[in-house]
Amino acid sequence: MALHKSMNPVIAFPVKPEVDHKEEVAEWIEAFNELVDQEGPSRGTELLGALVERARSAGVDVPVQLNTPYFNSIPAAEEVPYPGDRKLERRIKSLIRWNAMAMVHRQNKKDPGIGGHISTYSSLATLLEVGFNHFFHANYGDEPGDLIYFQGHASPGVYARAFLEGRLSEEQVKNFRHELRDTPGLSSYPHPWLMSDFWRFPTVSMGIGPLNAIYQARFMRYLENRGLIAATPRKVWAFVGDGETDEPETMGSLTLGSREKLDNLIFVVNCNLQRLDGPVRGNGKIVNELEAAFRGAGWNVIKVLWGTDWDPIFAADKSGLLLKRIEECVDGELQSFKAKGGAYIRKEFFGKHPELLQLVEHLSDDELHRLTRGGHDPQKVYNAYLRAVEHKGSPTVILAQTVKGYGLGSAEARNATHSEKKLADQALSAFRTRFDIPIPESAARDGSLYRPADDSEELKYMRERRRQLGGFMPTRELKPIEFQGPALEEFSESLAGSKGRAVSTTMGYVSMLRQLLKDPKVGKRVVPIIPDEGRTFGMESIIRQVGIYASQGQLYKPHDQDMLLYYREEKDGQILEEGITEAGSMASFTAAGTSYSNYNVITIPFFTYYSMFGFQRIGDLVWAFADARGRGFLMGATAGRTTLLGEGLQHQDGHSLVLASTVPTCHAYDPAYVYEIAVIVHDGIRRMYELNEDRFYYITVYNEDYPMPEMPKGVEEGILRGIYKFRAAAKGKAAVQLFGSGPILNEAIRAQEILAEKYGVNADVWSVTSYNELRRDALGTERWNRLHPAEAEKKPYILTAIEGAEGPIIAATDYMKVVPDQLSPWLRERLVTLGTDGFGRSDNRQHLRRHFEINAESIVTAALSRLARDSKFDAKKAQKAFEELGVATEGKDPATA
Ligand SMILES: Cc1ncc(C[n+]2csc(CCOP(=O)(O)OP(=O)(O)O)c2C)c(N)n1
Ligand SMILES: [Mg+2]
Repeated sequence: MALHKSMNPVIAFPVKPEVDHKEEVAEWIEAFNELVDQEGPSRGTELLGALVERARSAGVDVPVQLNTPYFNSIPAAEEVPYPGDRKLERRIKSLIRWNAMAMVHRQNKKDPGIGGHISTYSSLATLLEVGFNHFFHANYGDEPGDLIYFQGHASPGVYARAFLEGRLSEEQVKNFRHELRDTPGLSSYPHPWLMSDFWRFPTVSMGIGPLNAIYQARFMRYLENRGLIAATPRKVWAFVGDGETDEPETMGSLTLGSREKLDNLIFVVNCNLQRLDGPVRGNGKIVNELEAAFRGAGWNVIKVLWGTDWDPIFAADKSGLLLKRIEECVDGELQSFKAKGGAYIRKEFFGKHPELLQLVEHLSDDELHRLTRGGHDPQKVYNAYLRAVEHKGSPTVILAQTVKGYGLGSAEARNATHSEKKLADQALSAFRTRFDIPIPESAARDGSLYRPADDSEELKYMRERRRQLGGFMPTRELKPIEFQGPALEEFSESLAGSKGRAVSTTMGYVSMLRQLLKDPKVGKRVVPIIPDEGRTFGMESIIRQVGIYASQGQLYKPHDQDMLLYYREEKDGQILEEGITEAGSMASFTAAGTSYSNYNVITIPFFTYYSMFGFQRIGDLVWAFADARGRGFLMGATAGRTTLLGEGLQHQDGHSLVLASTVPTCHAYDPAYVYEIAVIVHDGIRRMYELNEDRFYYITVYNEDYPMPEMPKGVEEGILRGIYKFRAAAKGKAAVQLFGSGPILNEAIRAQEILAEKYGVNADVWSVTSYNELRRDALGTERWNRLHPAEAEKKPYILTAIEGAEGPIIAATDYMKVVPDQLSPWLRERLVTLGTDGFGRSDNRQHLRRHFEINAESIVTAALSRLARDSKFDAKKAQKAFEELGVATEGKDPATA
């Protein structure tokens, strides 16, 4: 049938036929069948492609079809045979299942409420075991191997395998979730901070694993393209829960994977159709939803839905009725079938049509119930993995249908199964029988662990498989890396000041970064990361200098190519310009900040972003970065609630330093001058990469221009520890101490002048680079004092630093008052804090600082007010000063305005 010219160009599809076209359609299908039978499926694809193209050009609306039938993507006839010893692998898997379950069970019996999960691993076991036995490479020659993100709460299964392998002792396993006992225990979830030679990736906060995995795969390519590591067939595997795909982090960056052609990336979504409370999509089908989303995002999708025992049943169904019946079932029903058993399945599923009942009449109820879902069949899983690792040109997702609580008897596929921690005696016995665990009934009821003899067939097989694949996994081993950072002198330009020129700390930082990128030793290891704010921060020159990483190079001639600072993209470009995604940028920062452990290569990431869109937006990713022992520099630009002018409530950051203080390995600084940044960055590189300290930095940089002084002598220690005297009172001993940070230090200096000139009060000015560091030091010192009452008391650095300085301390900051207030326990009533509590406003700096009461005038009046209360200044004069300096006394508190 030729397409008719007169056909309406936008007819909807499918067209409701006015006349019966059945015969015509049958002819078409017959012709098509003939072609495929004689010339193979690829000819079929070709013909359909040509037809679709022709139809589109004729204006026929061809529906975009993102879903395929609810079958396995790999037809049974195309499968390759399983290469392993199925029987032995099943034995091993059963032992792992047992120990994983027993570990959680016995711990909860002993210590009620200690928690743990048994149903997730039970659904995941085959998916992991096929990987461990046949796919997960620990090394490729000298290069580290595959990187695996495990579903966090499936950790008991991973521990149970390591226990059988002999890597974890029985003592350790018995101390699952007992980390603070005499014998070492196992952490609840994957935490490199807690088990640094075992886990690599913190994944248990849902969504973080998949997001980080995507950027990890991209970073691997970045390192290869930049010649920092050799290219290998290494893969990034991410095991993801189907419920976890509700997290925007899981699905939000899928197109990066296809855009960058990341065929080194494999997602395995464990589609057990359940999350914590109940079904993931009770009224729909999560597999279809994910298939469409991943395919739409350009991924290679492989569905592993049905086990081998379904193959003959599907083959016997000539009418397509079985598929139709499956497709009309929503996930809530699929779950019920597993929960309610064989008789129910026969009646409610197959019983809908007599033809379907016939298909399974040879099976008992029990056999019906046991019909396997794809994710529990090693043959199907193996074939899917094989296709995934061989696939080229895009990432692969495997959608594996499984049963939550598989093998747990009455807990199987129940809504409450996620929270199951213990099994009843009878369920334990049933588990033991089903998986054939050779321990006495009584031991089973206690949930005893079981490990066969070292020379048993099972353990020998396991070890041999891992030996073939390069070693045990997961393992996080650190090889010593030779590294020499730059000397402080190499930062001389930044230390020298701006010679009177008004510049911002952001500009100063950017030129420092430019210098660092030129450094012969560390230059190529620096990884600048920006989420579409390069121009905001004046980083165009860096784009020109080292280029933006673009895996395909620059396929177009940029319109600004004739300009000095054109938009330069290169295959080996150095900058990761992530677009508008702080979460994605943080994931890149994480990949770069842990490259020393994942690739044996040091890279030094500088992630520069709008400080407001950092910790509060992606705080959980920062927490995971710290857990992963990440190292690098977070640069919070356009910092400060009053220094970022005009932008108002949503942009003006007055609290990132508070949030930074919550992360134990984060060292946060609020520098006023460029030389301070240079000292901090220099020392940071030394500590993180030469001394291998697991720490990272958060440094605020601002966009206010003012002259940068040259570094005074002997201030380095003070800068790093958090405080130094910047400018002493011009004449005589100071009666007041003024603390300032960031650009507000300039307000403190102006206040010093007003106090002296107008009110005859002498004040010292201090630059406080880090209240957070001062507090940590003081807390540490105080703890030591508390624990050693018989020894001489030690002094916190803050008290040593200001020794001899008298009078009240007025601390002014562009951040919340709670930042300086961190020192209240040591400065006590001397401390008066001025900060920016409350929502920001759009206005200029002068008005913003007046509104938040942190301008020089507010500092002066705060000092006088306090001196008056201490009877060191006339109270009436102090009151008058407010009026003289234009500081409102009756306005609304900005904290609540
Ligand atoms: C960000 C976050 N929110 C909530 C949780 C608590 N939580 C742990 S497991 C779980 C359900 C997971 O369901 P799914 O992803 O389907 O995994 P399954 O156990 O079914 O394999 C939830 C909500 C979490 N770990 N992280
Ligand atoms: Mg689930």
